Amino acid sequence: MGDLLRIIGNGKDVPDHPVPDGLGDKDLIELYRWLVLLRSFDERAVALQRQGRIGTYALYWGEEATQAGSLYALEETDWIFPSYRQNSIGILRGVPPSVILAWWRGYGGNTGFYDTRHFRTGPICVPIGTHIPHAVGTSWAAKLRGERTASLAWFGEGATSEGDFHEAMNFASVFKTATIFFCTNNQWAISTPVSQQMATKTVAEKALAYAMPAVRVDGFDPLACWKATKDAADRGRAGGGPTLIEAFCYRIGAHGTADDPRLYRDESEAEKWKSHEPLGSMASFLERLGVLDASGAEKIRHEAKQTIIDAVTEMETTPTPGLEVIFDNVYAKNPPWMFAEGLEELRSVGQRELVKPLNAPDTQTEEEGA
Ligand SMILES: Cc1ncc(C[n+]2csc(CCOP(=O)(O)OP(=O)(O)O)c2C)c(N)n1
Repeated sequence: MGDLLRIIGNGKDVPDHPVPDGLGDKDLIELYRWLVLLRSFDERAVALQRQGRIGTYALYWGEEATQAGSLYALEETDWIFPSYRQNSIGILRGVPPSVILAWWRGYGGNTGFYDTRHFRTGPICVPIGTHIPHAVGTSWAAKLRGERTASLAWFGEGATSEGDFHEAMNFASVFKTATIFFCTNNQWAISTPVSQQMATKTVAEKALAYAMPAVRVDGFDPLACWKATKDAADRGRAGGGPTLIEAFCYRIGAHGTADDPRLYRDESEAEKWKSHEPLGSMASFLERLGVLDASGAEKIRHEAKQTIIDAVTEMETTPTPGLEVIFDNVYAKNPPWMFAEGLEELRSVGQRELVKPLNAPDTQTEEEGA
């Protein structure tokens, strides 16, 4: 990991570097709070899935620095595009955590999902890489309108094998858009290791083919992620074009709650990477700086936990939405005729059959189910 940009040391043989210009003590504490909020959400979501209270879940344990660090470097007017791995990033922009939990539960309440335009946060993207051209599109639109806004898309190293990635890189470099391609290289794409994903040694070197600057950072270091993103966003907004950031880390947890990594990798390897996780190292760093002590950190953790506990209550008391929710919010006005027809057909099937609450007793008889 020698060539990686890193700010935070380990308090022993790896030295700390100065806090980058632009970050004061208050920012450092706020960034820690963001990391803790993401972690609290993630841990609670896994527990909820295990209890059958949400359907499935893509965890990001250990990757919080790649999310909070880079987001903290952006302005509120910049667009962000998460994949399923950054599913809860919107909560750092004011999306209620209950809305994200409800999405994982299979419905978004009576108002549908969050307003992507209001939060400048794209929808959670499950198809690999399809949101990367969207980030280029919004930054290109901003450029055409003369707005100084950047767009950032997060994706994994597996996504760099997709056409969408290359098409987006090409458009961004040709049109010099303020796009930040933020690749979290966690070395695994479900069961495919990075060595089978690509013949290049790094993701960053792929930028060469697009005449685009690239930087490699320690993906466990929130301040390194912040610095790389801040430089990229500033340059992009000033007309300097896009940047590829490779945040090198390791997927410490499973790919998702339906995955068992013991089937395809040696879990002692994951165990070794655990000590790199960003919350512990950021808390120790802040303590070394004299910015936050143990009781201050504990207070932040307690508050974050409470926020998520409240969100779970809110999610579980959210009424089951009506069938219209499937069609609402797709068109601003004048939906096509087949929407009305589809809704009518759905109504004839019946809401009860279609939207069963999770954990509802299965009323189907054996004969009906066969
Ligand atoms: C277009 C498409 N192909 C395949 C899949 C199935 N799939 C889901 S996650 C995943 C691995 C992606 O790995 P990576 O891009 O490295 O991201 P990570 O999951 O590590 O964050 C695949 C192949 C998908 N969701 N979309």
